[in-house]
Formats: sequence, structure tokens, C-alpha cells
Amino acid sequence: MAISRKDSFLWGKAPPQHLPAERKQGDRSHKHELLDDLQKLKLEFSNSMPDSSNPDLRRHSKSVVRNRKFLRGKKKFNMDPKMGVCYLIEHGFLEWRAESVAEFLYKEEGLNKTAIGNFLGEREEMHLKTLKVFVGLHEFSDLNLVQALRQFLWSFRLPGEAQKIDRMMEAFATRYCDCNPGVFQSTDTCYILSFAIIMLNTSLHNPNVKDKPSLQRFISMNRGINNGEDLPTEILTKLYASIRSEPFKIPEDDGNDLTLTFFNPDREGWLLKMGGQVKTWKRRWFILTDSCLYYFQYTTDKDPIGIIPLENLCVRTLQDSTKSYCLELYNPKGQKIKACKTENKGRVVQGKHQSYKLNAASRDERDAWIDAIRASITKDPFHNLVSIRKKKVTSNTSS
Ligand code: 4IP
Repeated sequence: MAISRKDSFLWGKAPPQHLPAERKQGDRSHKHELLDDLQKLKLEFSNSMPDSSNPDLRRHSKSVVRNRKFLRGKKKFNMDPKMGVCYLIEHGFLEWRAESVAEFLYKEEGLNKTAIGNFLGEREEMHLKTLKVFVGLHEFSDLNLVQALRQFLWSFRLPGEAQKIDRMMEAFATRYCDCNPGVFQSTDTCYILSFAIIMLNTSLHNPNVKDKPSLQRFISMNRGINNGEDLPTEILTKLYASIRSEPFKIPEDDGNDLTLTFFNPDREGWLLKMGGQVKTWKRRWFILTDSCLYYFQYTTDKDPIGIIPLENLCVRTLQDSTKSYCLELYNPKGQKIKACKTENKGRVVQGKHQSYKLNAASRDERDAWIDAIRASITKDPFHNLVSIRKKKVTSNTSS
């Protein structure tokens, strides 16, 4: 395409000299118009730019940029808490110290409470220290256990993994006992009673639970937990009444019905699964939710290959000569497991497994799967955690 005259001017080329006088005249006035336009543009541009010599404006624009970075850091935190914290440290908003991070998690508004829970639940040293400082920022003095739990469970959302819940509730119980010396004989007592209260909350307020525990049942469930002795009935009665009249308020990050999915006991990950009749190992993506195990070929698949309802099943570790970290799902009555699967042509058929043999990538993963499956089967995610403490409390008494 030929370059027009106006273009040639703008491109810095001189207009040709052989044009008639009136055209030259016209060109000159056109040139003036363009120069005028340029001048105006320059002026507008300089007006819209902050005056770099004005210190107030400079400070203002710096703080706008800084606020934006801080917001970006919080957004990153909500998507991936570790990454978010790193970003905020890199940009000078936080320090890599438990006190600095814990205060941010405790005080900052607009943080996703699931993300806070996930960050606090990690096992690395910095996370453990942060959890301790974070729990220490809560003031529980002169609060009864239900009031303290209300405050604590509102400040983040408990993650799904049993080990994480254990660490967080241990930290809570320790802090509560520090703030209220003499109320319980040991931290374990406080820990056990806290779980009993959380379960009571679910049983009383989850419409799916038909069998609502009475005060008497709550009292007898907690017999002997104070290092072999009973806790005063008045205390248990008060706690029961408080929960019955007002359920825990749980941070609602994802809009789920949280009386049902309070602790997200779900788990997902890769496992090897052995075939029912043809004994081959297949790598499958497993999702545990609502007392069912679903398995998929790929993590992104929408439809599962198979579904195993966990009702009436048991889970245990299994020795295998070829695989190191096996677990088995079985029916304690020895019957075939009721399950369904999709065949190659998309037809849904009944599963043919007498038991499901699965293999995890490590001992920890295997145990975490077993815990999660058990929790899902018993509908009491804390069953294992609490029974260990109860044993400890009882053995304290007998020794
Ligand atoms: C298949 O082996 C796969 O292991 C299937 O697993 C399994 O079905 C089949 O069990 C087994 O025969 P091959 O692919 O080597 O033929 P997946 O469905 O995950 O691909 P399950 O019931 O475990 O899903 P049977 O019981 O159909 O033989």
C-alpha cells in the first residue's frame, strides 16, 4: 500500500517540491493543524501523568502500587497459602517468622478461612510454630469450653486430614488449659471433651442424624475422661445446653452446607487397584466423599469408572509380596462387596470384587487413607484420634 502524504509527513519525510502553489499552501495549513494537534496531545499527556516533582503525589502513587501488591498477595494466599505467604514476604509485607505470619492470619480481613486452616495444618516446623503463635493470639481466659471452641473454630476452617485436625486441636487444648488452669486434669481431657462437643454439635444440628443424643447420653459418653474421674455434671450440663441452643458458626468459604461437611473428611489421590477377577494392578484416581469411594482413570474425568459405597465395609492394612503399602476394603460378613462400575462400552454393571485391594505410594499415605475411610464409614472423623487419647487417659489412671 502506498504511503499517503499525511503518512509521509508523520514518517518524517519532507513534502515533494514540485506541487502547484495552492496545494503547497493547503499542505502548509494541514501541517499546522497537525502540529497543533500534537501540541494538545503533549499537554494532555503531561497533565495525566503524576508530577514527579510533587512529593505528595509521589507518595500517593507509591502507596497505590503497594496496596495493589498487598491485595495480590492476599489473593495468591487464598488460592495457594504457601505461595501467597512467600509473595508477601518477598514484597516486604511479612517476615518469615511465626509471629509475623500468625498475626497476619489472625488479624487480616479477606483471607479465605480454608486457606488459613491449610496453612496452619502443615507439618513443617515453621507451620507448627505459626500454629502455636496463632492459637496463642486467642484469649480463652474465663470462657467455658464451648465459648472457646466457638471463637477458635470461627478463626479458620479445620482441614480434612485427621493428622492436621489432631495438631490443631492439640494446640487448642493446650492453650485453653494454659488460660484456664485447674479446669481439667490434663490437656488430653480438654482434647477429648472438645471432640465430644463437636460431635454433639453435628448430632444435634445435622438433620441427617436421626438419633439425637440426650444430656444423659452426653454425660455417660464422657465418664472417666478427667484422668479416670468424672467431670462435674454441672459443667457438662452447661456445655450441652449451650450447643443445643446454638450450633457452632462455621466459616463458610465455599457455600456448602457446613453442618454436613464440617470437617471435610474427604480425601483424594492416586492408588493402585487390583482387578476383581483378572488380578491386574491399575493406577486410578480415588476420591472419598459422602461415605463412597469413587475411582477415575484421570484426575480430570467427570465420570468415575467405579463407585464403592462404604456402608457396612471395613478397612485394614494388608501384606502383599509385590506391593509394600496395601490396604484392603472388605465386608466383615465375608460377602461380596456391593459396588458398580462402568464397562468399556459405557454399560454400568455390578462390581465383582470379594474385597478391594489397594496400594498407596507410602506408609503415611496408606495410613491416611485408612484413617479417612474409617472416619467416613463410622461417620465420626475423630473416632481414631479420640480413642488414642482415651487410652492414654485410662493408662494414666492405672499407672
Ligand atoms: C481389569 O483388568 C481391570 O483391573 C479393571 O479395573 C477391573 O475392574 C477388572 O476386574 C479387571 O479385569 P484388565 O484391564 O487387565 O482386564 P478398572 O475398571 O479400574 O480398569 P474393577 O471392577 O476393579 O473396576 P473384573 O472384576 O471386572 O475382572
